[in-house]
This record gives sequence, C-alpha cells and structure tokens, in this order.
Amino acid sequence: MIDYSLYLVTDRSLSKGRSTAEIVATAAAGGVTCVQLREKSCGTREFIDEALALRPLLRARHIPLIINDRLDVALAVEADGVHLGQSDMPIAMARKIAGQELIIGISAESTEDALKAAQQGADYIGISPVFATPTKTDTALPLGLEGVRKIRELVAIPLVGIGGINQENAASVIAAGADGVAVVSAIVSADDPAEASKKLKTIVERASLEKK
Ligand code: TZP
Ligand code: MG
Repeated sequence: MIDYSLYLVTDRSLSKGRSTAEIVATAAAGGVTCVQLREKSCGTREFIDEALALRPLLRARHIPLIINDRLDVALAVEADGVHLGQSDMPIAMARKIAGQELIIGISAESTEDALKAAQQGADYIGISPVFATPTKTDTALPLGLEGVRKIRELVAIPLVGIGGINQENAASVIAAGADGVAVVSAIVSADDPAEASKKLKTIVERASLEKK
C-alpha cells in the first residue's frame, strides 16, 4: 500500500535557489510520504538526471518517486509511478505501455474526471485544484471541500487533494475525505522544508486519526 498522506510535488521555480534534490532530501527527512518530480521547462536529459538524483535518497527511505507527465521518463529511470493530467496520455495507453506495476495517478478537475479515472484503472486521483493557487495558472475552477466530499462518495481509490493546501487548511481536506494532501509551495518555498513537512505531517496524521 502506498502512503499518499503527505505528497510533495516539486517546482524548481519556487525553490528559492535551492536544488530540487536539496528540497526533496530535507522534505523526506521531515516526513513526506510520496514525491512527484514535476519539471515543466527543462529538457528530457535534465529531467532524467534530476530523477536519477532523487531515486537513491527516496529508495533509502522507501518513499515512492512519481514522474509528472512523462511516462517515458518514468519508465527510463525506473520510477514508481507517473502522474497524468487530463491533457496527457490517456490512462489506457499508459497502462498498455507500462503494465500493471507502475503507479498511475490521474488529475481530476471534476467528479466526472474522477469517476472515469477510477473506472479506467487509475491507482490514485489528484483532486485538482481544491483551493485557488498561484502556483499553477492553467487550473480549472477550485472544487473546494464540497468537491472533495462528492468525489469521496463516488470513488474508492486513494484521493489526494492539491491546490492551495497549507498548514491552515490541510486538516479540512483530510476531513472532507481525501487520503492525503499534495503540496508545492507549502514545502518547496518554506524557509525550512523539513520543519514545514514535519508540521504538515502531524496535521495530516491527526486529521486522519480523527476520521477513524
Ligand atoms: N496541480 C493542481 S494545483 C497545483 C498543481 C501542480 C499547484 C499546487 O501548488 P500549491 O503551491 O501547493 O498551491
Ligand atoms: Mg500533466
């Protein structure tokens, strides 16, 4: 079982000059349970090199490495999974190429997207965005906590909320039915990513326990 409870998504443009490997290493020490390498502007070779740099430090902590968008990169570096958006490769094609082992996560921008992703065999869904966020400018309208609740009623696979999630609102996303929270700026832009991860982890663990 993959632990999606505190899911870090990288963004080099928000890392305040620190390397992605440095952010990920400190966040891993702070307790993130899953890492998605998200590179929107570098070339394929650099994307691969970044992934290879993260792999040993994540493997040592048994933290899965998920690659954003690029199934070819995910397979090439033997990552644990790939995360696909609504305009990326269709899940059936990705499954055909990757087989059953690779984790495939799908971004859902509506309840319809979420239902379809679950029916088509996604391993988890990223509910995107839960709240408004300046980090990603081409998002759909925020689904809000109501959207999280609705999707939770409809699908059984793991749900991870993303978009505008921080220490103030993370517990509400878990309470609404998400299994985890995915964050970019709340960790990547923190002065101390380890400390930020630790705090978020405590919040998420507490909120998960309160649901049981
Ligand atoms: N997908 C949907 S919202 C988002 C992504 C990658 C950005 C989330 O960033 P932040 O800083 O956690 O709001
Ligand atoms: Mg994408």
